[in-house]
Amino acid sequence: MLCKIVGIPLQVGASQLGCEMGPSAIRVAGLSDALRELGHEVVDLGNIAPPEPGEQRHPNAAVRALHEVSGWIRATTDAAFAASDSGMPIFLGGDHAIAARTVSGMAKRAAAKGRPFFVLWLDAHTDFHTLETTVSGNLHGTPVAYFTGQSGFEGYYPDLEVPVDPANLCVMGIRSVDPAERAAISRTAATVHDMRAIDEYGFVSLLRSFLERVERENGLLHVSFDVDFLDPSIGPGVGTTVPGGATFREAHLVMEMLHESGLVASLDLVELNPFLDERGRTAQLLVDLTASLMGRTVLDRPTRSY
Ligand code: DIR
Ligand code: MN
Ligand code: MN
Ligand code: MN
Repeated sequence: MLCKIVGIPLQVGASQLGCEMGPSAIRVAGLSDALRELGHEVVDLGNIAPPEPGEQRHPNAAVRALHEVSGWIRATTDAAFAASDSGMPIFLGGDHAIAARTVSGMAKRAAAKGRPFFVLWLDAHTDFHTLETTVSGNLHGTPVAYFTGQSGFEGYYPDLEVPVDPANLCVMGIRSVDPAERAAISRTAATVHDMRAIDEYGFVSLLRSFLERVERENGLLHVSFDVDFLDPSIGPGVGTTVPGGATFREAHLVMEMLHESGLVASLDLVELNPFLDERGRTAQLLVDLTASLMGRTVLDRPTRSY
């Protein structure tokens, strides 16, 4: 597989600065070598250039860094669409606002191929705020609402060419949802598995039914991995830790199942904040999890176990 690495060092969508160092830390932790060891070809396309400085206001006074975030989002779409012409793009965040456009760039790619498009969102949060509902004003809380075509982004974020059908969205790992997001996402057909559901049914059965559907419909799957999906004890390098996240073994299992499915077309690794990390251990874990997603196993296994 040809892996294309694209860095998107946006940080002002999060309240804690430092995600701009995320792409560097993941590179330093050895992402390219880990992929090459698995037999993949790797091209590092470098980082997307920052947008022009400027300012834009929103009636919701809480909204922060709107011009800068929307500038990065604009720059990202074309890069995501271009990188996905062949091989598998791996987008290194940057905070999760970048997924507004990695996802919509991939949605555009799926539409160009005439394939249905699916998103697996691995996160402690649903990121389903609009510019009107965000309370913190941190725009990394908005990408899912944007790319599923919720209203309230017009004139601020770029026009959405191909919205993602919320019915094709599966969100896992959830344990922190604001009231407005909860109300809005429950009005959609999105599948949302909070940690209670995962405790009760396990990642395997919940993920399996989603992957079976993607396969049945010959879909293209994008995986968006927020570091805070992980339990803080194994992934401290993120500004929005929430207790009760995926364990080391659960996270690897999810990635291994994704590999075995053969369905993953693109990946975001986002919200890594090296300034908050402990000697690079979260960056290293992201590399190891990506290796699991790309075929690393402890022992040989049959190609399909789900
Ligand atoms: C919270 C936290 N819902 C907010 N969101 C995110 O600030 O809107 N944290 N994405 O990582
Ligand atoms: Mn997120
Ligand atoms: Mn999160
Ligand atoms: Mn976040």
